[in-house]
Amino acid sequence: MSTVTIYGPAPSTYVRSARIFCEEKGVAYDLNQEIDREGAEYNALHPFGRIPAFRHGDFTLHETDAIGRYIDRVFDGPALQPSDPKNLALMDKWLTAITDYFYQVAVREIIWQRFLVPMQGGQPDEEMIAAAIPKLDHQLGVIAGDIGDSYLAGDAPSLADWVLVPIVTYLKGCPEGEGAIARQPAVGAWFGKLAARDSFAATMPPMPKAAE
Ligand SMILES: N[C@@H](CCC(=O)N[C@@H](CS)C(=O)NCC(=O)O)C(=O)O
Repeated sequence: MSTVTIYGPAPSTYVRSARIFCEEKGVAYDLNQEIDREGAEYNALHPFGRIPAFRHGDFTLHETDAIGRYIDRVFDGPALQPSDPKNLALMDKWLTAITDYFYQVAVREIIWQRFLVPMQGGQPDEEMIAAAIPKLDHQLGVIAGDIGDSYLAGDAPSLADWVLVPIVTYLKGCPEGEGAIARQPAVGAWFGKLAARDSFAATMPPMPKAAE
């Protein structure tokens, strides 16, 4: 048994990001998917009931970017954060912007509608999806501008890229997301480079089929 455990189901984008942090850093970890988000045991790890939660020995933590920074500081291995202050600030900016703006549009308004709602027997809200597409186009355009021909925060992948990649994986699996990414070649090229890394394959969840 490893001293590091990540709690949460593998399909979750944030759980996947936490796993990628470990894979990229070379940290062995267990993935515990058997959690009851409303139970007392999980509540002790994550009082807000979200996923993922994290344990290292007797130290526990929640919030994906805090988990990433902790892993980067505590373990030997390749840096997950830039050393240059401006690039570090760009990484911080994107960690916040992805969670506050991009997740809302890409995950809640498109990915959940195309993947999760049908899995639960419902009908995707087509109006919500249609209204989300121009917002997604705008956000991916801003992201493409910062990526250029490298990464979100400098010339190496950082925590911000690893929080974005799992979301883009799902976007590529539904027609609206695939179309929006095709309109931003810099995002497609960035994704191709990250998807070629071992950490991507090692954490790839089973992809549900998108409903149309
Ligand atoms: N700020 C949290 C966000 C975690 C989060 O929202 N995770 C999603 C899964 S990807 C979740 O728990 N969703 C369940 C819900 O919204 O009730 C973090 O960075 O870890």
